[in-house]
Amino acid sequence: MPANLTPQYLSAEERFKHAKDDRERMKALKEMLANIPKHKGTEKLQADIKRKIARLKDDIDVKKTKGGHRFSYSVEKEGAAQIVVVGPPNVGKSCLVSSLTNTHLEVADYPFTTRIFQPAMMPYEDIQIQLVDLPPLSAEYCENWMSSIIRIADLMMLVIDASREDLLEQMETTLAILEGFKIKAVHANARSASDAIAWTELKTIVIANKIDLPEAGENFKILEEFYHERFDLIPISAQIKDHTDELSIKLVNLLQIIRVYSKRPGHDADFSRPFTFQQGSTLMDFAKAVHKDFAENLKFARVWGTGVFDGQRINKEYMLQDKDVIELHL
Ligand SMILES: Nc1nc2c(ncn2[C@@H]2O[C@H](COP(=O)(O)OP(=O)(O)OP(=O)(O)O)[C@@H](O)[C@H]2O)c(=O)[nH]1
Ligand SMILES: [Mg+2]
Repeated sequence: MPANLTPQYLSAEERFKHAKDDRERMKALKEMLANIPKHKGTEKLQADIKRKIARLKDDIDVKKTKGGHRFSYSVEKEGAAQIVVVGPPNVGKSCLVSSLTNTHLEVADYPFTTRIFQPAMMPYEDIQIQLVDLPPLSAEYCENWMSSIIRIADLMMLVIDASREDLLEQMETTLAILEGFKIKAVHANARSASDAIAWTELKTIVIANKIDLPEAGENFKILEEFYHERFDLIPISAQIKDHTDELSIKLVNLLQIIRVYSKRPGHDADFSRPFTFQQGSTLMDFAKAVHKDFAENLKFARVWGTGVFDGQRINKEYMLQDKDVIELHL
């Protein structure tokens, strides 16, 4: 959390937390956005507020169209990050999630096999990433509740079937449906989100699946020609698990997850369960994650890691590094 938030911002945040209804929540969020100091240190927080505004707007719209009846799904986030898996029908989304998570999901050779979201955990070293398999996005039939799940993910895998000749059309249709949800798929290496409140920019990689089938290699070249600048394009076969290990590594790298291990003074570090953070998080984020007493009463901390002396004292603004061991002192 950046230290220089204004009193106006903090008061709006308090009102947001205690808001009784959507209207109050929206008003408070807009005030938070108007009063947040605009600089690099608050980019993450600004993007987070914009996402909340967009999501709340969606909820309000849905309630209006349903005559006040709430119709919205959400997947409880678990693990170090959440990746949504989207794409046209029958391209192998569920097969991919099964392969990456070693879970059994329903896979079948006809469209609309998947009817509801299905979360599953992908293990990677000592962390887990949550993948969310979804029903297909198609021009004929598309489930609106999916937009609220997709927009809050940390990353999107847009899966297409490379064995089919229409793979450019698969891309266009999927991107158009997402745009209808006010979600813009952007390159996974893109910097932070844009300023548009109503839009969510979601980091995306494109998975060209079924690369084991004839024609898929040639089709992939066409995809590259049209989309190589806009997205990372990954050819794989979910079914025969070709290149799926490389894909897991790629996903974890793109998510820029930082692991931190806690250490109590006078004890060894606890390597059994890392705390995980996004890049750019600070010592205060770690203190808050351990316990609110640490966040409120932290005197100092020591770190063991790379680029520091063993046990070096660090201040609250210290940027967490992957595999840091940190000892908090009250
Ligand atoms: N040859 C080949 N077939 C695959 C591959 N991945 C999936 N399939 C097959 O493609 C069909 C559809 O797979 P699913 O995983 O059900 O596809 P889906 O995208 O989840 O489909 P919906 O849930 O209907 O949207 C199944 O018959 C799979 O066996 C692959 O890499 N290679
Ligand atoms: Mg499926």
